[in-house]
Amino acid sequence: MSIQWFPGHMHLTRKLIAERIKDIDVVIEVLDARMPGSSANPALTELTGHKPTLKIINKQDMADAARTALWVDWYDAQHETKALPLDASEPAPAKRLVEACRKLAPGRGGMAKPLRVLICGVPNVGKSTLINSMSGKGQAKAGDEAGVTKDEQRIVLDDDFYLWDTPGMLWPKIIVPQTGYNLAACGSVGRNAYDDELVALELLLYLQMHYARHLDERYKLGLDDEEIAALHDDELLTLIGKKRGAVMSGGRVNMQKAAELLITDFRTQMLGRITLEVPAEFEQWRAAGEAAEAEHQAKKAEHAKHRKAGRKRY
Ligand SMILES: Nc1nc2c(ncn2[C@@H]2O[C@H](COP(=O)(O)OP(=O)(O)OP(=O)(O)O)[C@@H](O)[C@H]2O)c(=O)[nH]1
Ligand SMILES: [Mg+2]
Repeated sequence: MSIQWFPGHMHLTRKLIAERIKDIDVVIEVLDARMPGSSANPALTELTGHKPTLKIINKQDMADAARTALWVDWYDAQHETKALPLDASEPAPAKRLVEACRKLAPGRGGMAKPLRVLICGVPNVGKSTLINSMSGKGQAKAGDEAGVTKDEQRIVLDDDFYLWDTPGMLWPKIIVPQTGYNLAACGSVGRNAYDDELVALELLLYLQMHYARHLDERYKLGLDDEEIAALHDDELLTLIGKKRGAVMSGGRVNMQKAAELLITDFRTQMLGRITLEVPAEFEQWRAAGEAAEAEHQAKKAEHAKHRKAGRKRY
């Protein structure tokens, strides 16, 4: 079972966006460059897909640059999608988005027909930060946890340019387990919806294979890539716990503490620039997730048929 987080306020956000979208000219979907596939919300695509959309691959400063380039190509190759990498905390590139939005809706502009732009995305990807950089004002509340924005907010950027900030939204059922883990590792899932140790071990498994040097540098493991890859993830987390002083009386490693340390190191870039997925593997994960979900639904339908037939007999 993958990590799930779709609390009541996300139901409300979904309704709110479904209503608002009727009066929107351009959509900006903000993605996280550390997980540009997993942070793309299929429920948002369903709601907003019929409007001109810019995908912003945000937090590029935290991600692996070569991998960001792969994702930009991947999105650009898709029908009518344009993806732009960004660091939303920098005002100049964010301000250039204003022009990009105007180009996407050439029929809008002027006081009578202001351009109306909706910013959406999963929690904690930088939507409010982007709005503040685009507007040059700190009107939208931003912060480093999932769920900072609680309600829709309209920001007037210019007499003829309105921006709507929306609360972060996930989708009702995450069928790709890796997506759940990556969303949790990057801080897009509420603290109580996942187990730190499980998320840390999944993160470690990926880092062992793709970023062994980063682990060695941060934790001074003194091991080569093959040695790091060969360690059991549990063993490696124990080793990290020891190196970082997450030790209880009696010398045993506090695995919960070690897990928290690893996740914090990842989120605060102490491990360097990392991207947790590339397009080809993300497509594989998605195909496997869809196949497992189809099988699950078929079994459920079969079950229901038998139950119904059973009820008829008695
Ligand atoms: N390094 C880096 N940090 C960023 C970037 N954009 C946003 N952040 C940080 O990410 C955190 C979340 O930013 P917010 O703007 O609150 O994110 P949000 O998408 O509005 O979040 P919710 O309202 O909770 O859904 C904050 O600590 C920001 O400072 C970026 O491009 N690079
Ligand atoms: Mg916000």
